[in-house]
This record gives sequence, structure tokens and C-alpha cells, in this order.
Amino acid sequence: MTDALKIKKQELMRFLMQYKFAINEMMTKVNILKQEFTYINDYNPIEHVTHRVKSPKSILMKVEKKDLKPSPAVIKEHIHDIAGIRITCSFESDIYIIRDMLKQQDDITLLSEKDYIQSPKPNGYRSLHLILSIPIFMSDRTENVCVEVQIRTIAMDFWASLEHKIYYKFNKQVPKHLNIELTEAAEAAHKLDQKMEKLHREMAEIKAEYEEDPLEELNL
Ligand code: 0O2
Repeated sequence: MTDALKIKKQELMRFLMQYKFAINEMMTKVNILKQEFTYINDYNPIEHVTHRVKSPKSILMKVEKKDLKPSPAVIKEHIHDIAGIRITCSFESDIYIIRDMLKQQDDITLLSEKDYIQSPKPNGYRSLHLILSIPIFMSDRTENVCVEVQIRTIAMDFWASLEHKIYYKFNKQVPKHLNIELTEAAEAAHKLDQKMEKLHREMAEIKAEYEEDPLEELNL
């Protein structure tokens, strides 16, 4: 490797490092919220959390697609999903609870929000996407770093994972009949989410009534 290439590689690694640190910061925040919420409310709204830093290859593909100059400053300004966190919740209402808890933190700035739950994509894709900015304190400077947070239910995640696999299996040219079936499957997943949400509400009501007067249940 030539010296010039070595320097480029070092620059790239340092550039990507800030996204890794941003994910670490966000993961700490999400874990604290999860533990404290569970303690107070006696249930855990988060099923699981995954994260990734976009690979240099995917970043460069996006640079090309968006016709950007491949410089760190330009990439940082225009590509906001280099650091990505996916939070999978039990119920649809939990998604907005998590969103609000993140939004209210002093060091988090909400840059944009796309609600594909209220307005699903034509193929049926549902998820809440937030672009957040958080400060990362490095050895010689503070960087505000973007993190894309996708929040969805287990059913939305199940559908999106399979759809993603099918999409790439067919090299992004999915046969029409499969697309129609996938959209129908997204609707089925949505109905399941609605049913689960209803059950969740009913259970909360029963629990609240019982907590008001536990003896009433025993007819004492
Ligand atoms: P990966 O590998 O998940 O990162 P952008 O290109 O990000 O500037 P865009 O396309 O408007 O702008 O972003 P949007 O709509 O917020 O969606 C970006 C991400 O959402 C995707 O990332 C997917 O993770 C997810 N997503 C969006 N639409 C779909 C869909 O129809 N099906 C599935 N399975 N996932 C979807 P990437 O970059 O495509 O890939």
C-alpha cells in the first residue's frame, strides 16, 4: 500500500469511528430507557435492538447514487444513515413512546422524522424513521453525528426482513405477483399489530382496575 493510500485509509477509519461512537452513545441511552421504563411500568417495550455502521462499499454506492463528491465533509452532510439503529418494539404504541423519550433528551436533536406507519410505502413497508444528531466528544474536538433510528414492531420487522431478502434475491426486480402478495402480507402483519394493540390496551385496563381495588376481584 502506498503512503498516500495509507493516509486515505486512516482518514476513512477515523471518519467511520465517530459513527461507531455515536452508536455506542445511542445504545447506552436505549438501554437506560429500556431498564428504567421496565422498572417503572412493569413491562419492557423493547423486544430487541440491532445496529450497524454502513460499510465503506455501501457508503460509496450511495455517494454515486446521489452524485456527491466523495469527501468526508460532503458525505457527513448528505448521508445520514451511516450509523443505524433498529429498535423492535412489542406494540405499535410503544414506538411513539420510545420516539418521545429519545426526542426529549437534551443532547439529542431530531433532524427529521418519516412516519411510514401513518403513511406506509406503496409496497406496505411500515416503520418510524428518525434522523437524530448527537454530540460525540473526541480527544481534540466535539462532533455532532447523525444516527438513523428505525423503530418498528416485531410484525413490521418480520415483514421488512423477508421483503429485503426477496428484493435482493431477485436483484431488485421482484415479479409482479410476488410484489402483490408481499403487499397483502404487509396488510396481514398490520392487522396482527392492531389486534395485539387492542389486547395490550384491554390488559392495561384490567390491570388498572385491579390495582384500584384488588379486593373487589375477591368479592370481599
Ligand atoms: P440498509 O441496508 O437497511 O441501510 P436515503 O436514501 O436514506 O437518503 P430514503 O431512501 O428516502 O433516503 O430513505 P428511507 O425511505 O428513510 O429508507 C431508508 C431505509 O429504510 C432503508 O435503508 C431500509 O433499511 C429501510 N427501508 C425503506 N424502505 C424499505 C422497504 O420498502 N423495504 C424494506 N425492507 N426496507 C425499507 P437502505 O439504505 O435501503 O438499506
